[in-house]
Amino acid sequence: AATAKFLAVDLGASNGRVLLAEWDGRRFHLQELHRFANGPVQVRGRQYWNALGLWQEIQQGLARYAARFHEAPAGVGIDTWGVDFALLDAHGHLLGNPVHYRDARTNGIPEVAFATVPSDEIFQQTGIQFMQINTLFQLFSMRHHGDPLLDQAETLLMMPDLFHYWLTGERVAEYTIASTSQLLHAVERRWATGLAARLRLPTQILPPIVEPGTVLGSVVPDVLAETGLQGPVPVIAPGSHDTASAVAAIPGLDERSVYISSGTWSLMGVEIPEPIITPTARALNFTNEGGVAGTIRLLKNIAGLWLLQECRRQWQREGREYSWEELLALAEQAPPFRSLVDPDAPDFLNPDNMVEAIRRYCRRSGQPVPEDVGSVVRCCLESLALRYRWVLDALEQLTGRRLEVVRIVGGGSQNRLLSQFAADACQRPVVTGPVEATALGNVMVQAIAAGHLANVAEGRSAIAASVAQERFEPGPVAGWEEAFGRFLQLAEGA
Ligand code: LFR
Repeated sequence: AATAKFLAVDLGASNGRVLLAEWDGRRFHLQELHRFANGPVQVRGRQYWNALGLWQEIQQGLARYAARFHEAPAGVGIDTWGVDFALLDAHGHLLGNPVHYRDARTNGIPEVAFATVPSDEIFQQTGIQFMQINTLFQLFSMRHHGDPLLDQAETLLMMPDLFHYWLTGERVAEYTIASTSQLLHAVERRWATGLAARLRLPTQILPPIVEPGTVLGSVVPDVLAETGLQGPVPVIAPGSHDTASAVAAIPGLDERSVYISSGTWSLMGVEIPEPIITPTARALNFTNEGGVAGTIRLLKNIAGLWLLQECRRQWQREGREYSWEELLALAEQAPPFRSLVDPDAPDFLNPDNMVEAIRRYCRRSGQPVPEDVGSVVRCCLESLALRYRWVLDALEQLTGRRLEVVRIVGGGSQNRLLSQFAADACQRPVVTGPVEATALGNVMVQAIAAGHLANVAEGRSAIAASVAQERFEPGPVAGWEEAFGRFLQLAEGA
């Protein structure tokens, strides 16, 4: 069988990587070529992404490939987190710096937007859950605050589209990432221009939509020269929303499975053929994001390991460094089910001090206040597992399916304590892995486009053959049931 080398650029909210996947005709062999930190940069009260820094790191990763292999890769594809975007002028130059979705500019904005277009109508068209971070609300906040860039912009590019543009010179919107904007018509799969116009958002800035697996072009000469890559290098759009790539890569994902793509966020849901846009889906605030190969990702955003990442950062600031292993060991020693939080409460979207935000929440809801590190970590993990249980119940209600197994992928699937908690809280077996689901899904779609694999089903089997997975059986439910009762009351009272 033919062999091929694909490059995946995977940018997450807390780090980015350039990975090489070697396809040997049966399996993918993945190796990390370059890893770098990502995160917000705060300037005068606004939080941005360091777009140019990320671009440098992407080129650095490509240069590492070029230094080791003297042949052109069969494809390069980029995936990133959702909802964020860049605006370009008529010459294709960057207008301003992309703003981070956790920036406060969208505080209170959804309510203002709903006064113009009722939320039910927005959901009816887009099928997307309401989160203030969505592109729709970011753009509306620019309108609301009179940001001049909005009317100067010629083109809007979502983050992966921006980097694909810098690689190729082509300005398009890949379908899966476009769906995260809440400006895409879920059923017709085109921009919801009528909706945008009613919100006084420019519609001519929305570029043509392309499917995952589209060959966008090839790496431009400047970038070949800068990185030392031998051309021609095809740039192939993967499912360029990281979660779309992650879901594409889950072995054994069937009608009985629920997935959790676990990273900064936990994206928990099922794969379905058509969007579910019903009053119940609206009431439970579920989203219908675009997946690869015409699928829909019915899921919910859960504020996943973000809470712990931020606690860890807070302790670091206070001069206390903990590895993840240390944090989990401390949590294991802490007493169970003392204090619980709703991880999705607005308190935790972007507090200055996450540890204090958690304590404040516990105090306010009349629970013991977690003081030591282990108690705080245990509170986060148990609460997350209980939130998983809540979302599982809701998914069964929405789909009318019995969901028998929870499949956890992504960096967070290495958190064995959380995987066991998830099995216990959900009373379902949990299967973890691949850790690198996003990168594998990215290269798998490229490999399909390049003719090495027939379809996603074949790709998932190849991925199953390429990685190790682990299984966690549910333990005794007793303490979890009682805790779930308390969790439900909290989430309601929030
Ligand atoms: C995960 C993710 C989620 C999206 C969130 C914010 O990395 O892409 O799917 O809702 O980041 O963009």
